[in-house]
Amino acid sequence: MSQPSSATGLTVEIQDTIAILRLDRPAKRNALNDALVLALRDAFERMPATVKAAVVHGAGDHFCAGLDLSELSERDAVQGLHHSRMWHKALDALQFGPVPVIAALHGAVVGGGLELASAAHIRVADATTFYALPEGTRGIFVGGGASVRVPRLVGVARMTDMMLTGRVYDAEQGERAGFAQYLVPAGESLAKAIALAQKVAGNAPMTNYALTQVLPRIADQTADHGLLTESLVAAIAQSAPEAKARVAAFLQGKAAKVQKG
Ligand code: 1HE
Repeated sequence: MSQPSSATGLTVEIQDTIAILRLDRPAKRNALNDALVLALRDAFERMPATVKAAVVHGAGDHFCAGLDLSELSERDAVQGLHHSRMWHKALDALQFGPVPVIAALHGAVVGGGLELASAAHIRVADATTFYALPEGTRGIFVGGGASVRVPRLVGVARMTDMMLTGRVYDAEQGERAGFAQYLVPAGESLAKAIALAQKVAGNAPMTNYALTQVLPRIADQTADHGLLTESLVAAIAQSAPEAKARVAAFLQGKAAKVQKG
């Protein structure tokens, strides 16, 4: 099932258990205007129950050029506050939505584009990918969640440097720094992301739930509270019939062993 690109600039295609979301404003380098941010939110809030994992990627030569700067000058301070909160809601819908999300990156992953990518659960970059936070040099600040999510990927020091100096990380530097978990040759990030999504879609539902909903919250808790939360979720996960069946399959020699990459 494919919903063609519309005024929202988002194309959603469902391939069996995988939803493939394409930012579809290549002429504007997939800059995120309000319609596109809201369409992303809606797509995750209304994801069909048959979908078990999602991929987000961009049409054209770039993943995403960030906030649509042509909309910036039209807002006063209060509108700016609500606009930033709208982004937070949309990217929370992605991060804490019903399914694990894999971002397939290429070309520019900058500003709000990096904020979007950092809300995903896994990032796959190709060799053309580069990362930047040009907000610093544009005289503005991040507003789409980067101050919370980017330091969790690469640390406060790197984000501070990127914004103070306009530093751009290329694909290899970005992978080493922690922006992406996978680095593939040019043009291959979407295929790799779909392959990973298919794998993820086959996990026990409680495992995916724990990883998308619980793990990031444990990271926000004190160690003491985090350990208790971990025990509670471990107990729930291991009592699920799916978990019992998978463990039994391994013990009977019917499940794959762990093997080196
Ligand atoms: C845009 C945008 C945009 C391109 N808003 N229109 N983001 C930035 O500061 C990044 C700004 N963009 C760029 O640095 C470059 O466009 C790229 C490196 C991403 C791509 O370069 P290139 O040579 O492929 O494309 P281009 O020729 O620069 O742009 C093509 C068109 O897209 C052009 O419009 P045209 O009508 O002249 O064809 C550009 O104006 C347009 N375009 N990027 C609007 N971002 C929640 S807070 C988040 C805060 C931020 O994200 S701030 C960072 C914004």
